[in-house]
Amino acid sequence: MTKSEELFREAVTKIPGGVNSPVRAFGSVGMTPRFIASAEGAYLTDADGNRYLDYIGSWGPMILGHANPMVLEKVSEACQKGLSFGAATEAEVDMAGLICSMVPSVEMVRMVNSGTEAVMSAVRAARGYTGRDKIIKFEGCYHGHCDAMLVKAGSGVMTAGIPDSSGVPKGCTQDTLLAGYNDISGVEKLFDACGREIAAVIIEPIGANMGVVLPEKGFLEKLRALCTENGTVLIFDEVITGFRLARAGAQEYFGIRADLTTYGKIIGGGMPVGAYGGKREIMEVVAPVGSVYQAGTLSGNPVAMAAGLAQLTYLNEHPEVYKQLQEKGELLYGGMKAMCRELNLSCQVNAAGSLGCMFFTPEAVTDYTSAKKSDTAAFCSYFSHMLEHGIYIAPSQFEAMFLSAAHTEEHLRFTLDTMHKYFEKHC
Ligand code: HOZ
Repeated sequence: MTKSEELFREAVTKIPGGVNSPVRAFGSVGMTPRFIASAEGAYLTDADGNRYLDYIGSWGPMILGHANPMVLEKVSEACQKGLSFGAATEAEVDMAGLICSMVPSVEMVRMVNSGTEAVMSAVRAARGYTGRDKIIKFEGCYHGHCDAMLVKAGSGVMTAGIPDSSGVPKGCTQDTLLAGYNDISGVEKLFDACGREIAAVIIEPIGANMGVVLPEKGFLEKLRALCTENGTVLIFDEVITGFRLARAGAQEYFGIRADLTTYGKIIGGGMPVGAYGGKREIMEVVAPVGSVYQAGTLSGNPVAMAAGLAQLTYLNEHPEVYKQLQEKGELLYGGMKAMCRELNLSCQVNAAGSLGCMFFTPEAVTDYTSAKKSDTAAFCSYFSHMLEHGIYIAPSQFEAMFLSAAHTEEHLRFTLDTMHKYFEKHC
């Protein structure tokens, strides 16, 4: 028995499903999860000493690669000064200033501890600001595990086939209106029916929790226009795209400004951090300035701020990283697309910048319904081949691949070769 198997056997007796977040249980691929002992650069090492080329990057934040020495140094300096104060610090002011300077739509920002918390708080701020209750969310978008968002959600709930989680009282989701991703006429209908009651539209500007699904040309622009016409707050959930797709995230990539933006792990450089920010007049509804309450002892934690500031400062000062990530994405995902054509695979590759994924379906994947048509048994077989050959991709069809500055051309070519060998046998 491997050490990972031993640990998993023990874990399931003490932790639900043996894990602290469902997707990592490897349930949908029918394998034992690898217990990770350490990580460096583009590699993970498991408890048995196996090394994997990692395409998860802690689900996004490791833009500079794992255990980046510059980030580690800032973290250990901060640790020496104390782990948590529950009081204001200079690092929080620096972090707020940096985020506001990098993202033009963010005039004020509040730090929290996770993407879930950021979304929950941004929605509350939007409701407080507009005095309205309803929100629109899109099928297959995942905005964390807060009650109001667990309606046809992506990520783990899509993987587990429980898109509408139990334990959520009906009252918590009665004001959550659903629209199809890329279905602007569906959104128009909702606005026609109750536009003046809609506090916010929340969207992942690139769907990255139902696999990767791109917004069709004009879709985000039309959403922006509908929100402006109706006095509705447009919230971009940039937990995955923020500071990754471009310096100012998807907003820069697509040239659209959100009213509020939510961030997660990326701004903590891997530490548990989230934030929400946007227009000053909206953010000033938040206590202690306004009457929308939101708080947290660990919010703006000094060690987390040190890690986040180190990575974001580097990205801010080295815009070439974004160009390199784009080029690496073109090499890897472009290579995957070429392989699909060459081998005539019934597969789709969706990608933007450093994010991408492969779906096992002959039809274009543009929304939740088409993403669900992917043959998940075929995904499982592909996943296990990749893992056996030392390549660690997300253990679910409905997640993204993440590239980092630590991935080299050699890594990407090895990955393409490994995929090619698999598909030559299986197509
Ligand atoms: N829901 C996360 C991916 N979108 C997975 C979180 C985790 O297992 O760490």
